[in-house]
Amino acid sequence: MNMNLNEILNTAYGRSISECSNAEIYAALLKETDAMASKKCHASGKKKLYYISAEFLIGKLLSNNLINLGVYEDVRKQLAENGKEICEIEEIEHEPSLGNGGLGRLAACFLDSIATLGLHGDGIGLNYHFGLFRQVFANNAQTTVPDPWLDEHCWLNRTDVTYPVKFKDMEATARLYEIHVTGYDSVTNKLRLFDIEGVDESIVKDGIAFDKSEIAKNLTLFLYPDDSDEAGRLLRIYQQYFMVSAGAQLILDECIARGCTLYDLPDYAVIQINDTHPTMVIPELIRLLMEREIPMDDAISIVSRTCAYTNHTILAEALEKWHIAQLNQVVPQLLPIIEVLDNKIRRKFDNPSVYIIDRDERVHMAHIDIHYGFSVNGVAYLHTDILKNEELHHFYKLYPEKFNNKTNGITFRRWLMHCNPELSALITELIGDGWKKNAEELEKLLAFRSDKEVLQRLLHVKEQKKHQLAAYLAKTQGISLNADSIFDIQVKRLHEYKRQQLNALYVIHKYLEIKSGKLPKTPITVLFGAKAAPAYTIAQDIIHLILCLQELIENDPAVSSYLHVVMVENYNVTLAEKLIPACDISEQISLASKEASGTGNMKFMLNGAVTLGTEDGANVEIHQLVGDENIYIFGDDSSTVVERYKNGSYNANQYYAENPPLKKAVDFIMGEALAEIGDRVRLERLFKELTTKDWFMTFPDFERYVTARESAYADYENRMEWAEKILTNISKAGYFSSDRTIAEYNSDIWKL
Ligand code: 26V
Repeated sequence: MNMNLNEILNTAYGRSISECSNAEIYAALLKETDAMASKKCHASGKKKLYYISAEFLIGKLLSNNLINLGVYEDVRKQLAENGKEICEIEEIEHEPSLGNGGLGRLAACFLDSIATLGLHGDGIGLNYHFGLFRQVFANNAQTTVPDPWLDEHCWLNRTDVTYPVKFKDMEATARLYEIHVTGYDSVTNKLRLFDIEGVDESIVKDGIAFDKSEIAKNLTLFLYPDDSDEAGRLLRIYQQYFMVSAGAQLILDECIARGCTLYDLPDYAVIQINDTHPTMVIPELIRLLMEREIPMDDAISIVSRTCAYTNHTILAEALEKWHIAQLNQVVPQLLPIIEVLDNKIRRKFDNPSVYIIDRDERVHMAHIDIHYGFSVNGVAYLHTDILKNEELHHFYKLYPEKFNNKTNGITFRRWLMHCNPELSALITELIGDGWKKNAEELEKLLAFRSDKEVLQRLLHVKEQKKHQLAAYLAKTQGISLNADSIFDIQVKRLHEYKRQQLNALYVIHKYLEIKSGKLPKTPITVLFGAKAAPAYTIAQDIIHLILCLQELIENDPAVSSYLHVVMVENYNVTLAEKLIPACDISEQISLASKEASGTGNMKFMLNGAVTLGTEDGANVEIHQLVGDENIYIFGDDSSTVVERYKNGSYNANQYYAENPPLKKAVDFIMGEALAEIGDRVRLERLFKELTTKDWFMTFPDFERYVTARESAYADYENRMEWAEKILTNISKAGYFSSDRTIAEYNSDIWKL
């Protein structure tokens, strides 16, 4: 297919490429690309997958769609010939922040792979007007403002389809909006997002605050509205039910249109429930089937054979439980159904830990999924293992056949072809372009392991990407980076279990070493990017610590030319696309057993960064693939950690007292240097948290972390050996293509 840009712009504006503004070009390109996507063949077939998720972190779509439709190079050239840069056109697009982190980005990668494999499947979610939030730093702290993305020119198409959704005290109309999902050289599917008609953006005041009780005006304003008060928690139930009720009605309508009699629903639909946010789809579908005269037991059986559940975390506090009283206030129609579902379990099994409703009258959403879905999967080998043998062991004993692993993956279209065209071109020159459709072909690169010229060129690409990142951050955030330094990067949601605080302790340790005259051979740039939930105090304190360290070090001439700490503002998909290709060392340092998988780890590896990490999540699989020589693994393993939690033997203070370098770094948080810059209350709270609790066990791993990090920095000095590590990491990344993950979902669960 071809696109004649001059002709398109002439028709739209009566002007040529060089005479149009970037915004005009963007608007015309969007329209043309979207039309092209909609004209592509749509996947079809009797059975259809519905991937239902509260989050879809899709990122900007222009380049992605141009690549998948096969016209990117052509468009880029036409623009360049007329003095325009495609990356500047991309800047016009607003990134929708319809997700929080890995779970939402995974859903987006999956949609790309589902379409690429030509599978019949759509996403179902909500159209949040302001997304999660936009992060702005002020006084070395995170503040939050709305992140609007819907404007005149966007990828969202309004449809005429609406469904009524009834709550206890009101009825809402759900309108369906759609975004085309282009597969790479393949079919087009859809992301279907529901919204209410009456959203009132003007009720948001003071950052992201708004009246949480005005459901008819606020329902789809934000993803994960603050739930630190009861109104916020009820609002989340409103959102979840709105999504699943509209989604369930859509699914039934479509299946009936394809010839389904409802009794044969499992032959027409499979619903993949992404974590527990969409769990109410199970009782809601049962309710809708009963409304259509299907007896309850039949309805339960039909739905149980249609729904499958993915678990994305073992953190107890992240496993959703709604109180019966809360559900009764919002969706009383579901309660009788949930009670029947619970009663059936109580009659069958004599074990309260598998009941749906606990003795405090809380409904365990994951338990509904496990009992009344036909598949339960974890997202990395270790994670699934822990689900089976620890967290969900009682359920595993009841239904061993339901449990399965689907190690996560990422789409190489966005995370290599789009974000790193230089590396893509080099790979293609070396091994041809079969890897774009068959990622395992990247292994062919191993043949060049001792080819000095190839290794040199790999280093050159990395250097280019570091310079590009430096230029981008200078332009957009006023940050200046030394592109000749080591780029050591940790970007992900801020959470204690991910242990950005451990990284910060290393930074302090390094700072003190440099102060005492022990200088690094190559300067080091430590980059952080992370949003923290507004109500998560300790996470805010950690951001504060990092920003204070950034200021302190920047203003210390004895240190600043050796060590630079940078926390980028408003980390999102767009920034990830710039940061990841520029990375030398990928920080994946969660407490072993806590990170279900991680997907950033895969993106870094694919772009030739070397992992510094714990044996956690998919790091375990990365380690197995690349071998000891090409990764830096440190710290306690998951069984040690699980054991330590079980016997309650961990005493942070003891480690602190007995490990002088650690004590020095931790004490620095309370010292004069930071007190002059920072907020004493925040710093003291963080100090206390660490020295008295350290719930995510940073102290036991500290010394081994320092050693591993130092050995990575030392190895970096031997450029040829380092380039070999880069090459091996890229070669072995094929396993982490989401095409592989989706093919497994399809053959084991969906059977489309
Ligand atoms: C949610 C919450 C909410 C309450 C406060 C604490 C907390 C902590 C974690 C979460 C995460 C919910 C699920 C999630 O996003 N999991 C991520 O899913 C990714 C895709 O499977 C996976 O790569 C990440 O390891 C996992 O954390």
